[in-house]
Amino acid sequence: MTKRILITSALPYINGIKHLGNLVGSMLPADVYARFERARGNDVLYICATDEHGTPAELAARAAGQSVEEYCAEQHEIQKTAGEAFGLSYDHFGRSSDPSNHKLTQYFAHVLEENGLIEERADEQVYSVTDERFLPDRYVEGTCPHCGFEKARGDQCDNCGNLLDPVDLIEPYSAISGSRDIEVRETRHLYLLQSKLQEKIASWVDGQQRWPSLTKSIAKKWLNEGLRDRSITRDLKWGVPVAYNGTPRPGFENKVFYVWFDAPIEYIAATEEWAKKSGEDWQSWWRTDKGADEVTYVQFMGKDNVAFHTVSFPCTLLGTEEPWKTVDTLKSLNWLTWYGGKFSTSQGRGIFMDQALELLPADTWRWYLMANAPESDDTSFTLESFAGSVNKDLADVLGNFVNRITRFCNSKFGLEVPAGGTAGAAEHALYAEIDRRLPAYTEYLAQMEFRKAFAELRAMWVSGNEYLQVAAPWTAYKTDPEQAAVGVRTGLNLIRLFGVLSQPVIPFMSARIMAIFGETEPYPAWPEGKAVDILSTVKPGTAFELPEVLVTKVEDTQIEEWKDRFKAP
Ligand code: B3M
Ligand code: ZN
Repeated sequence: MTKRILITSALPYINGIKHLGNLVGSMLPADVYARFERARGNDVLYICATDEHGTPAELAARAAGQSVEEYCAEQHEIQKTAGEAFGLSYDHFGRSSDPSNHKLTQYFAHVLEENGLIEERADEQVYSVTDERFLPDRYVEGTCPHCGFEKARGDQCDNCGNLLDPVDLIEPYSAISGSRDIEVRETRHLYLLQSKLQEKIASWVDGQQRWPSLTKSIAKKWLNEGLRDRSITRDLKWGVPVAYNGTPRPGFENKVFYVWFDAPIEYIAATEEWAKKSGEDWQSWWRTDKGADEVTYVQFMGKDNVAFHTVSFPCTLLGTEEPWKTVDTLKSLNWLTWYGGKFSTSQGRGIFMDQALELLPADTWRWYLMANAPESDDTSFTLESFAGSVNKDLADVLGNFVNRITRFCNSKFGLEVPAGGTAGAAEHALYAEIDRRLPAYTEYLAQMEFRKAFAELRAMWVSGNEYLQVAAPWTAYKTDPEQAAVGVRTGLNLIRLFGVLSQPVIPFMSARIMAIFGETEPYPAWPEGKAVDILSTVKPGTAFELPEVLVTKVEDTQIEEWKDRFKAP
């Protein structure tokens, strides 16, 4: 039966193009999973967007010398283009600054308030006399009270990772003017009374059957500490105005909702945008009274975002008492490190999506990142291991296999799948191997265990090469051309099978493999059944084309150049 699967990946901040760590932390695994479920014939909706509000957007725009509107519009296009170049198959890539998100965010706040879950409170905030404004979150910097780092930001210390409140900073100064003429002043904010939702969220978390243990333990940790009321507004201009039905809330004319309040709501608002564009019904994905009870909702994100998705956003949804769809499975990833250190957007450390594609095609990165996904632990990215994986897995194992068999066939039998002969011991050993590995591969993908999945895929590529060693059609051809024909035919069938199976992770190469047999999207269904049948799909007499070389090997000199360019340690 066709399943309906809603997929979202954490929304990338607008403040600059994302690095490979961001990519593998949410968008890429979500894309691989979306492609896999589509290939299995399921009805998939994959939604993402740029996260455009908050201090990071304002500060980045200021640094770029642009208005924040201009900056966000430009950066959105840049991220969209980079995503497409990487093959990210979003059904919609929205913007959290879109009118639909403004409207929906205001709606949620309104309903939560009607339910007695929002309260206006007086708050102490850092105020810059020189800049004549409050300095929320990253607008203030100073010395970290935990580790003494002198450039800690108001919301977090980049050195020790502790979350901070701007008023905690020692010797604070304005990130705008550098002024130390700073005082603590009173301002009013809206608080979401999460403490009142403790029981509700706790029992909802307990009821989750499909969450991985990492996810559940993060949620439990927050619940055990007791949910704290959370301020959901900020003294900023850029963001969703604190208003309802066009009427600003008195006293809140110069305030907006906090970026972490509106950002997850954009998952829903972006679905609305998608529905407008495609003439579909967004409610059937998000309202359980409108069909979303049949939807499986899967979220992808880095581990630092888990609490927001297992506690904060559910508070927003469940607090309404309305039938909103909540997450069923949440895949969280650890960090990809840059040679053991941090990738950093603010310091430009590491490789960014646009730069990566200047070096090698998207699939090489996709393969390396997913085959080494930071799942159970952080994973260190190095250019040496990246090059090694491209050369070994993609060039020597997969590329070479495709090349060898198509070229040999052409030289002896022409550009047509040869007839004759019957399967013998070598083929039956291969069938047994595929019958073992293919279901394992499928199951690991379904479970989103990507490293294990791609170890299986690679093992199937290897078994193709091993089969060729044993079947050795080039030797057989001299004495028994029919026997050689079996080897070549099986080899060509393996190529096509690899094309279908590799599509979720290396879609561009997969398309080139399928083109050998003149097949274009939509590709044949995900293979099920026995290898003996799967590997007889391409019939004798089928014409095929000689492919170009699939992957070029990385030279040592290139690795050295790249290490220089990206200041690899
Ligand atoms: N933009 C944080 C991040 O990229 C944030 C995610 C929002 S998901 C609703 O890590
Ligand atoms: Zn610190």
